[in-house]
Amino acid sequence: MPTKTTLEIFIRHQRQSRPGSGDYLQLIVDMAEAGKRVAAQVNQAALTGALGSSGQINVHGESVQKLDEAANETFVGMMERGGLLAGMASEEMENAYSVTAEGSGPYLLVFDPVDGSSNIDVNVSIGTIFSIYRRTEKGGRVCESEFMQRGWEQLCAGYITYGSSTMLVYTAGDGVHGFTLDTYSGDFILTHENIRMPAAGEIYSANEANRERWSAPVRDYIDHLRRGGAGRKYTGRYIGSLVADFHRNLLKGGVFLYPADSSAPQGKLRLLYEAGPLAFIAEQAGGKASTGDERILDLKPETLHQRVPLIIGSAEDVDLAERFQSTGGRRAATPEAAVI
Ligand code: FBP
Repeated sequence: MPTKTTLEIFIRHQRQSRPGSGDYLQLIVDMAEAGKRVAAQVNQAALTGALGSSGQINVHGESVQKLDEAANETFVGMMERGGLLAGMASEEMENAYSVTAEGSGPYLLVFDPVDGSSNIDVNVSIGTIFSIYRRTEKGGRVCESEFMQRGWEQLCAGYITYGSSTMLVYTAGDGVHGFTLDTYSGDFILTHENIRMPAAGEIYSANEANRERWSAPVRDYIDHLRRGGAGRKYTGRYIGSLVADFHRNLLKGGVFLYPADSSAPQGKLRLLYEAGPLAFIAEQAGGKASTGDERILDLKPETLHQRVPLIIGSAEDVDLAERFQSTGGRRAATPEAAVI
């Protein structure tokens, strides 16, 4: 491989090493191109008047930020050109979007155009999360049921972070690789090949303002980590952008939780285009992703915008969280409880 490996070269090698792996890998390159455009929209937002609310309310009852809308339009506009997609589903679109009447390509894209919307106006890292599935129908307009596929049926998944640098991280089922946007050449350059998530971390990420509404097992788990009960002293880090909190824990180890609580019994985050793609990446990097009871990748969505409790990160940290959940709290901390 040349010293500076661009995403295009890396993908070409990946396709050559996996004959017949299908052309869906080209969709990673297409997402990167659209991501470069969105990175510029993010960088320029304060200058172009693209900060703040658009005045619209989305299907989740949330105020749509101007950048949510602009990024959604950019991805839809650029991704439908490649001829590989039959349809798309996005956090910012109530229904599934059919690329053309006859349904051109064999693949489906699901994405969250701007994750971490509450951080857009305050110059804190935000991102885009996406994943690719194969169509389940032979042709014609896509229907919502084609998107109701389990996470382990994803062909590839990735995210783009718009932070101190712009990075693209993806998996196509053989490892997790990270690329940094070289703002001089305009290329995504391989900077993090075969990322492995540390088996256990020293960081937990959760919005502790929700603590009173959490279940006892979740509260006990966080207290256990804080008390050093897991044999390591944990510290809290919470950016409020899932993609940025996940990226830090992917590189440094740790666990992110957005559990169910008394006001959000299904949690806050969306299964199809937030939890699912990151769960595929986490597992490919040696980590885990759970609802607390179930493996995220085994869940079959029932609706496009279904929410799910999420515990994701280093394998040992997620295992421990599941033990607290399955034993109803405190008892999980004791070794004998561990064997349950
Ligand atoms: P969107 O910004 O895409 O709506 O995503 C949800 C999100 O912002 C996550 O990125 C983040 O982890 C979480 O919600 C923050 O929620 P809260 O403000 O309740 O802690």
